[in-house]
Amino acid sequence: MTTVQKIKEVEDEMARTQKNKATSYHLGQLKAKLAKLRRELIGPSGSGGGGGGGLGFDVARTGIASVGFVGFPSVGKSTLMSKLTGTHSEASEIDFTTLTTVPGTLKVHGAPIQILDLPGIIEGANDGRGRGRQVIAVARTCNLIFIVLDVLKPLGDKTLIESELEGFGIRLNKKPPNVTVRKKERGGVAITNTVPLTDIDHDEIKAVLSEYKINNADVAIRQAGITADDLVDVIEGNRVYIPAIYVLNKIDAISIEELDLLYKIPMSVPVSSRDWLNIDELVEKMWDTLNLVRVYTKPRGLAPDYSSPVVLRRGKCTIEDFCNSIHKEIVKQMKYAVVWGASAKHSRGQKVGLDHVLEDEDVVHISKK
Ligand SMILES: Nc1nc2c(ncn2[C@@H]2O[C@H](COP(=O)(O)OP(=O)(O)OP(=O)(O)O)[C@@H](O)[C@H]2O)c(=O)[nH]1
Ligand SMILES: [Mg+2]
Repeated sequence: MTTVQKIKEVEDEMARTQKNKATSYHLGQLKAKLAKLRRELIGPSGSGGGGGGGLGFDVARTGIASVGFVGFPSVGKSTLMSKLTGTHSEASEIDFTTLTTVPGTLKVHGAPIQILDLPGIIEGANDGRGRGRQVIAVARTCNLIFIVLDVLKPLGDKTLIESELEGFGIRLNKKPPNVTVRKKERGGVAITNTVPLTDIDHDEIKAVLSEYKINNADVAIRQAGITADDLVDVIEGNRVYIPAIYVLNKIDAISIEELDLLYKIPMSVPVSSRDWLNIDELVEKMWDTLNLVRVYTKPRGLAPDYSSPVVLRRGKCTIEDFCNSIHKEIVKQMKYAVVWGASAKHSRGQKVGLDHVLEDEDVVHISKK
């Protein structure tokens, strides 16, 4: 039996098994089994020849963040990318027009954002069908994914794309589960939870652990609504958590009433790439979701330079990160920094050191020794 067949078999059994107290152990086992089979499929020894599928397919990363376009063929990815960036990427009514990654750059609020147009994927892409695996491998390394959908096609396509990405270890619009599993030498499995367990019970936790041959461990659950799938994600460990925006394209072809319904989909922006409708909202949503930090430099005695911000990623935006992104030597030469803006304690300008964390639109002066 191939891995794909084995996966199908486990999925069928899960579908047949009703969730209740008596079956929770069995279901936990099945979920862990499924995760291990999926790993086999995308791992280096997988039947499709390796999960490092981005090789020869990926492109050099430029700019402060990369946004990858994922969707079925002919939904309008290339049309959108070409117009956004001014880089030509062939578009046509024929499916699979785009055959490799096509990069372009879009400047948003002074920050260069890399846009990656990708080939269309098909259902079963993460099982190694078509070039889907390589496409998803590139998407895995992006800072934001645009899931592009054609509003003229059934919205079930949304679920299909999501499960393709999830099957490859990508978690969309989700934070890593606040769960730790600490293996130990002896003592069995000890479970502590700071919140009530609603979607998983002790039997299920033990079943998942035993499937991974973990017989001694401290499990700490600090978040409500944790499921067996979350626990599997924590144990597998190689999941990536990426924000996604659903781009609902081709709204030029539908009625206002139909458009109203689309607005109910979370994290979505209806647009028309062809007629350039609502693209401003899409770019703003992209900017907000990327959550970048712009910092303006202020030379001594001069006004801040608002024309070209230094753009940093949140979580990596200390004074030290700021200095390093200008020039490696600056940190050594700096005596102190002065900050104005949201991260400063007062409006006169606060004297700070290298570990000070900056906020969007702060102004910084570096004083040298
Ligand atoms: N009506 C309408 N048609 C569009 C829109 N955007 C793109 N199209 C058309 O849809 C077809 C497919 O567009 P592409 O941009 O090539 O689609 P793609 O997603 O890049 O397709 P692949 O590269 O094959 O995956 C073309 O005929 C476009 O002219 C839109 O907003 N409205
Ligand atoms: Mg294309």
